[in-house]
Amino acid sequence: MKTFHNPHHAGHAGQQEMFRGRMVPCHEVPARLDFVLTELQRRPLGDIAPPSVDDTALDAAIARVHSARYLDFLASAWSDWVAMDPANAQRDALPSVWPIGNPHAFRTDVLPRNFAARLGLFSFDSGSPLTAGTWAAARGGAACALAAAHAVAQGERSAFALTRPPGHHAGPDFLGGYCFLNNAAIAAQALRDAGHTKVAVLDVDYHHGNGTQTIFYERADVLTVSVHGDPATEYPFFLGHADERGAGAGAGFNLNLPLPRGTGVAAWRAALDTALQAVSDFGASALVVPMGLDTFEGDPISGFTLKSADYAGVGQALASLGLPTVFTFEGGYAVDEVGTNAVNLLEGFQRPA
Ligand code: Q9C
Ligand code: ZN
Repeated sequence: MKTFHNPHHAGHAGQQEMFRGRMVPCHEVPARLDFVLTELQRRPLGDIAPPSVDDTALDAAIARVHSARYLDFLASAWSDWVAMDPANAQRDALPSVWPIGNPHAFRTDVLPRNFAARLGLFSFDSGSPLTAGTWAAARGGAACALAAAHAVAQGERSAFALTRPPGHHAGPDFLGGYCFLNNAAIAAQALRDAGHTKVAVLDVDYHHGNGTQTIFYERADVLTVSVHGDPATEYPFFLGHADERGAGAGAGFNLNLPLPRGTGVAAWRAALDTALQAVSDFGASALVVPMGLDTFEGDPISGFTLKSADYAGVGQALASLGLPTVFTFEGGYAVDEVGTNAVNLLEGFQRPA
């Protein structure tokens, strides 16, 4: 398995996120990736390299899943933020005002000239700080996803986009859930564009992959499946219910498998089996796995109870599909264990028992 790691990731380093009325230290920290990289060097699964992709090809791949208006916003967000007030150079940008989703309440078609308003227009939470290095880090991550997709399209059995910030909560024109560019969606679309006619995305992060679902919701060529904490009680709250099955041409091509907080490995693995069956029935020729390790029992912001040793079995189960597979690194906030858990899963995939 080839790993493409993002050399720009540490430039994205938020200070604090808003949580229930107060500011708390960010959970999504640079050390997360460093622990995975260190463990991959200790238990090698294949080459580890930064991605080398052409700038123009990268911009085109990103633009396949995100709107031009959103990408323009992101590219100049930091300089616009600092232009509001030079003192902002020392502060993360976080939104504080949003157009709520009633079409007769607020307009989303008129781009505000005020940066704070634009930030709210393109965000769905106040837990995703935008910092000086966010755009370079997110773009570097998209390059990892694209390189991983290309490697798999050219015949590699699997490839790993080891990057942060994560991506699966980012939609066509919004950021949130610590995510800015949807790396899994970029990989899935790149696989489509490389000739795979049916691509499946199987999201195993604790949180529903709302951004990916939204991006492909009306499409029949990309099946999106997500196993996650029930949005009735778990983030992202406003999407991820079982009755969301896709729309238009995409009707029947989205599957959500929400599970209650407290779910352990047996029930989680049963849901994974359902997800695997759906991918198999769909007849995909390539797979993308947004790999969150926040299903771990020690995760500070999540509620499932998988143990480190369980992840090898998860990898083996994913390998049973026999599909060329791209993994993207998503959540997982038990920092000391995230490297072990990630490599357990990837090793289980690569070396089935
Ligand atoms: N302050 C991913 O795992 N915040 N995103 C929860 C904690 C949002 C998680 C409250 C969690 C987002 C990629
Ligand atoms: Zn998550």
